Amino acid sequence: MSNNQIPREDGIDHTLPLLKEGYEFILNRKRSFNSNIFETRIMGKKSLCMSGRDAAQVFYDTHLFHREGAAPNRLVQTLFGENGVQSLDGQAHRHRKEMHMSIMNEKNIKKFQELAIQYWEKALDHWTKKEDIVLYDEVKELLCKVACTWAGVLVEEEEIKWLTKELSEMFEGAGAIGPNHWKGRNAQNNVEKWMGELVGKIREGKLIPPEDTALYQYTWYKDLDGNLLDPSIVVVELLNVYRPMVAIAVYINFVALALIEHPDEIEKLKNADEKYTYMFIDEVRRYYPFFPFIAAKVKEDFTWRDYKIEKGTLAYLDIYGTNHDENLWLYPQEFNPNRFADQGNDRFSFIPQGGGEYLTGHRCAGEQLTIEMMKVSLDYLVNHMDYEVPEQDLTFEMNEFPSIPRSRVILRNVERKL
Ligand code: HEM
Ligand code: MYR
Repeated sequence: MSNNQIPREDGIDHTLPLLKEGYEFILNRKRSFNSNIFETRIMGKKSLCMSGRDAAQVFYDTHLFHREGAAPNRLVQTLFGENGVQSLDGQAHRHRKEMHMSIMNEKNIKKFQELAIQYWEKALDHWTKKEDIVLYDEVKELLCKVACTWAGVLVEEEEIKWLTKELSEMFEGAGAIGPNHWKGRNAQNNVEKWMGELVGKIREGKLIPPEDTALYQYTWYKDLDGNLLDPSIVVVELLNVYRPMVAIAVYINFVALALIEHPDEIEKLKNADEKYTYMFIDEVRRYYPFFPFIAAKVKEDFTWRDYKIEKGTLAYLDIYGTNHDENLWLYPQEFNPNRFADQGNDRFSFIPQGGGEYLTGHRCAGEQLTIEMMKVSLDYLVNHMDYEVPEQDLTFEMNEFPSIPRSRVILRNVERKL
């Protein structure tokens, strides 16, 4: 029998402090309670907040936690969509995740890298003709083009601008309050309709995308009973590929910011081997805030560290705080790629895109693509272009989900390096 009381924050609701403290909400309480687990109330619900390596390991134990009904509705309505892979458990999850992972093979990742290079080249030609560029906006459009070509859809130039805007509003609105949040919900409806028409045309045989694309594979994927997926599910899962691809722009903005904040890194990267390049990218993913926390529900009563954890409790795993945990990282608030030289990236302590396993767990299906896109972008920023960084507001807020540098990183007089 265990009778330890989980540290509990007094008060009716702590959503306001969450909105104020943002990414540091769980971290701050973890410090004051001196505990990797505590209870609070968020959005009117009793919420268990968990942080750190061991907590992440438990959180990803599928016997103890499940995802059904866990995600806040605001995320379902903007980011995830209804009945997507994020909300599935057990066999159903495994089967759907296999669909996502099946397109993340070596050949497709190589094709993705080649497309990334091709579109960076085109963009660079365009940027050299302009005085200033807003990197975030430019890169979102570049990524949308990569996503469309990679996924097998031919989209007109004008449509790309529309699609970039809609997909961006989805992830930019997920954690926003007020009008930006509603833009996100609206965008989800618009893009689902657009994608639905595309899937319809494929099913009717009016459009035949190449076989190794997400568009082809997902449209013709069969569920565990051998039936084609409902078109609404195909749409949700295709958007789970298109939308986050555009969201990689947030990380690329942070890559650029890291180079601006740490100019000595530029020289190191110019002469670096591949290992250091990946260390730098991992440090960007660890250091800067992006996905704040993930939700799950307790599947059955269990005891952890002498605490009784009750079935049905809503739990949040702290992504930002685990990546900044003093027990796991030396001087976590310092940007230092070298920390990855001797620290392997353990699958539960380094969790910018979730932890655990890809197939049996919910770890991000696009992690490798994200890293490869960041690598191509870093190579361009360091080795293929010269630019000035005019006076601008590069600060980013710890209470905006996702957080993006205020100026979106303006570059001036971009030129090709000779
Ligand atoms: C899941 C972050 C890019 C596809 C996740 C999760 C996080 C995450 C935190 C949840 C992990 C969990 O629930 O345990 C990110 C970040 C990205 C990114 C920060 C940077 C832009 C991508 C890309 C793709 C992608 C490029 C696809 C091409 C997915 C899918 C899932 C997922 C399908 C659901 C996995 C599941 O529930 O089993 N991502 N992701 N993500 N991500 Fe990403
Ligand atoms: C994706 O599009 O799936 C990948 C990146 C999206 C990041 C969006 C982060 C916002 C999360 C907001 C959580 C707010 C909870 C109240």
